[in-house]
Amino acid sequence: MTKIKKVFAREILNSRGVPTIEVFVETKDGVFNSGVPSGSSKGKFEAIEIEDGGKRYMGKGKLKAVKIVNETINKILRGKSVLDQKEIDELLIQKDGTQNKSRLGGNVITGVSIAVCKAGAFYSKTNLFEYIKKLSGNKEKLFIPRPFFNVINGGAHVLSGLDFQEFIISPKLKSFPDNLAAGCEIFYKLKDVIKKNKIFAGFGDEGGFVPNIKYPEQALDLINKAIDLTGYKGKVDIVLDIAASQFYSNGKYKTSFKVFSPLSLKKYYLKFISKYNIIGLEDPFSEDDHGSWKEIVKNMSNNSFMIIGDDLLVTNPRMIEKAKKENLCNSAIIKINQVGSVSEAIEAVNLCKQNNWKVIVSHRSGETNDDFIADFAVGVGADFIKTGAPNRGERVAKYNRLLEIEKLI
Ligand code: 2PG
Ligand code: MG
Repeated sequence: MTKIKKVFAREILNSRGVPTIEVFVETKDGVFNSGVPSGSSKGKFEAIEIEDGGKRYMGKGKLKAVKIVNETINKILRGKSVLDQKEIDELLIQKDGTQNKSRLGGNVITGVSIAVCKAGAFYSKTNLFEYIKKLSGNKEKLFIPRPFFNVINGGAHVLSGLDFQEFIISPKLKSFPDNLAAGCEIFYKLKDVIKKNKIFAGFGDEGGFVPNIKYPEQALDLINKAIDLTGYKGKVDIVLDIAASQFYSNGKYKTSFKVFSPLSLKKYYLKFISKYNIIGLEDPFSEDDHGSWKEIVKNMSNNSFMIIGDDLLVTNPRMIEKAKKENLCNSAIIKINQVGSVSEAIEAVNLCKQNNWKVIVSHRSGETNDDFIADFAVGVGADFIKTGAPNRGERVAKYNRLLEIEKLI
């Protein structure tokens, strides 16, 4: 029987020690769960996370969200078939009735939608990634997306240091196991390089090193040194997530080393893109500074360079359509909890593909051990998956699931 008997939730901690929810969907044959992630450098138009407010956990408790699942969602979904993913997601969207999911909560909808999807895969007697492939209408042969390892952390994910948020390496060897090994070897070597330079400050939220440095070029030099020493020169690309909305105010980009006008920031990027082996910039400008996005896309008219929208698009199909029309970017980050449901995230991916954009399925900086995004990335046919450094259990869980999937496809 594929019918939902009960939906319930509990409060758990995410990788930052902040409460989130774990949602359970119960049928006659079992219980299917989902741990909900949470961002810290969020886009303005992301689905809202329902939080308790007040003193407990400094306002970040999730007991209200648990109550919404246990009472409202349980009532809405009891008796529905877990195989009706689209209908269930549409029902949740309709019952929420807001633009930003603020009534039922983006965190509630994400948890429920993913748990339903896992249950649907169980009853379809297929692997989760195959079930998602079917849901998304993906007709291509399955493959493991290339990993994005965020090996040096900055911005909102650290206490001090760099303004740019993520310094990412992406090996381009023949197979996923080879790429994983290369990413790990470079990561170990980076530790030696940082140690030798006596600049270690700690780890960031996504498991990358936080060296005590100020300039992005210093981070890129450290990474290139580690790549050289491990013998992977020419076999690894670099991508940066600038997360520029975080240091944008009054028309200026204020970093700890310089105040940039939009034009001077663009010039700065263009210089180091050619110096280092950079193949993409994520959120190079603020989500409000559309003019600068347009300009940089024009400059990088060689279409293989990725100008990646994250805060700019928030996985929202309407915003992806708008960005395409205005030519603001040519690649997209996909995070299910930015928009809410699995079905909306699938719609977003399919729109990106129609646009001929590159698709990068991504974790959040606050994660749980749930590895759903590994199956999601494979099933929808994403080009890349970004899920942190090969360090910290909640990041490694996704890479380990990809190793498992690699044996099954
Ligand atoms: C990002 C993400 C994930 P957060 O900006 O791409 O790396 O960070 O989850 O804090 O929004
Ligand atoms: Mg980002």
